[in-house]
Amino acid sequence: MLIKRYHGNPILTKSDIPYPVATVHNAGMIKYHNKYIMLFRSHILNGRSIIGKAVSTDGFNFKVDPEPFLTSASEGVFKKYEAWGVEDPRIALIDDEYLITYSAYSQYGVRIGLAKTSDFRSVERFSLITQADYRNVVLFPEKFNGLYARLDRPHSDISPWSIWISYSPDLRYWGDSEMIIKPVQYHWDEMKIGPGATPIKTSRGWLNIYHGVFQTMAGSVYRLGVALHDLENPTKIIAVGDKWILQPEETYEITGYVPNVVFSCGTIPENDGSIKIYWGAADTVMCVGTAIIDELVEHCLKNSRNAL
Ligand code: BMA
Repeated sequence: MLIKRYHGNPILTKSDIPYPVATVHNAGMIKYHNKYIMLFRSHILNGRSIIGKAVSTDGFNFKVDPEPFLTSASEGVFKKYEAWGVEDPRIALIDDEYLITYSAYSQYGVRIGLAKTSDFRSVERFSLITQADYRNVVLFPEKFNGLYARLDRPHSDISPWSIWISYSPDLRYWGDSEMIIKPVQYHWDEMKIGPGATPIKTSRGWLNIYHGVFQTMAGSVYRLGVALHDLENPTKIIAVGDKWILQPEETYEITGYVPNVVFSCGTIPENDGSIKIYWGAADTVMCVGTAIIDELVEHCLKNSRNAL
């Protein structure tokens, strides 16, 4: 088994949250001053989402801040486009800045907001970096030829929803977009795919942990897969693992607010070559598992399917 589930899963549930919420899921992760920072999504009791923060010294036991970290903006252009909530944060550290991308929901559709923090206490919104309808924006933690790079997933009526890449000189204006990984018909990711966790640098390429969805008679099943991008040119895909690396199996993954979902927005690579992978289970609770980075890379390379 590639991912070993932590015996204490789920690691965070609504009863750990000091304010009223219905769910705890889809958390972005980063290490900050040797602590594990988790920015997690919660549905509040009107059905819309906010983002909370939890901190841990070991990556398994988290303590939640008394107040939410990011809620819908109360002014400016963000107020208009976040009125229905903020969801699914991802965190990247680039040039000493912690950058948070999140889904901003409103009557105008779903866009991606970019916010910055230097201390995980205060947070400043920077820009809405997509039009409607985009979700799942992850930033590469390094620049390429002076440009920021991101993976994202636009919605389309023509093509199955796929993973795209774009570049920017300043995080505000994005271009050079290309579709780079597409779902495969009658395959576990047939319905749609989307970037998941912030890409992880390995000696053989950038490891991209993404989600893939298959539609069944009983609803959609969300699983996780892996792809490998070229180190210098992440538009170039080296391999896409044909098989998933994680699927809903435990009770907390197959039952809940949305059954049969494992959905990752963040990982923590460790110095010993292992990685902690975090996922929201059934859109209800947060879980963690451990894997060996080299084994995930091998999984991509040994049995790769076409990217497009
Ligand atoms: C996706 C997003 C995720 C969610 C998943 C399963 O479309 O809304 O936030 O985890 O569906 O419900």
